[in-house]
Amino acid sequence: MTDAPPIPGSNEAEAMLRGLYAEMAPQHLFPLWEVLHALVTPTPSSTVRPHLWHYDAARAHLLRAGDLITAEKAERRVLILENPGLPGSSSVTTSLYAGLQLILPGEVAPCHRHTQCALRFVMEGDGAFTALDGEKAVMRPFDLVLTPNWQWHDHGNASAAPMIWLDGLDIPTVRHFAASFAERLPDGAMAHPETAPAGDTALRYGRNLRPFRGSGADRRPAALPLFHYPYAEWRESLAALARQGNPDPHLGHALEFVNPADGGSVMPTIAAHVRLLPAGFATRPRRATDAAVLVVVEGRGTARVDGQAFDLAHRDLLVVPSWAALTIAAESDLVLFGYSDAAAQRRLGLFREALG
Ligand code: GTQ
Repeated sequence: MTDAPPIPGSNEAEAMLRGLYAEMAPQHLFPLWEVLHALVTPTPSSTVRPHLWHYDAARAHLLRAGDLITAEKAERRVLILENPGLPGSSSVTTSLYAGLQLILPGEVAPCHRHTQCALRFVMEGDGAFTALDGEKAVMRPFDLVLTPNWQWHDHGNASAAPMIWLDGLDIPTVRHFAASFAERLPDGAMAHPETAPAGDTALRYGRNLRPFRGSGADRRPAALPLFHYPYAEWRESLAALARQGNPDPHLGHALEFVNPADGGSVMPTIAAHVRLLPAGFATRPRRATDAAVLVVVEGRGTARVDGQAFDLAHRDLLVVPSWAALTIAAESDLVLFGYSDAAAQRRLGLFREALG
């Protein structure tokens, strides 16, 4: 005769459950009911923390690295902005990476390509270049330059001053999917052969025109032709927007960078925007599921992230976690650049925001 099972919830049943777990674990079997509430949370939950990097402090360390390792040796001489809540991950949020890259005068960062998408946002310096599939984008302060998935890119600095930019990549997303591929140009070649003069893509694809599809002049990938969004252009548009009408109560005057081929975000995984908060303006609280990296392009102000205050000064970098309540108050006209994984989240049906 077998014993009757114990009454569920009784001490005896609980003890037998522990015994069951102990026997299952070596077979890699675990009870969902012990972890369900941590897995399927009612609202977003991550260990990502808000954090501010002062540009001048980061810059000083980066320049010291510049004395000690060449861009060629490093392949990319970059200081990673690692989220304090994600130690050892090289991630700034659960899905995104951020780093500050230095190219000294005369240096070249060798040509490679990878399945990770990257954006560059120029922090300092004038006249270095990123070459994409052999076409140079000459980079000026606060320009946005893209290197989409699997396009060849090398960086070089023929100017007389150091060049520093912010690298924003989807490294953690690609790692999540275990879909990373990368390669260097064959035979140790450093730079891709020139395929077009600088600015060629902007003229062919950036004016609501494109070469007749399929014609010999149609060079760039149809899905993502543009890769250079100059500061001079986005700043002029932002200024015009700010002269007209009131700022959005949650965002200020805000413009998104778009891919003209489909009207969507600049890359499949990364969305980017700029905004201007007029002096004295303060946003109302906003939460969104896309953790974001913000860069102060101009002005001063204060950001509050779930009540924690961060002073914002020129070129400082702030990471805002998913679903944190964010308000920003502008002391002087405050111009911000930001990027996030909103592009991927919208595609996956995950993006949400809550406006207070
Ligand atoms: O410039 O291609 O910060 O491949 C990290 C990985 C920059 C780059 C980074 C990269 C790059």
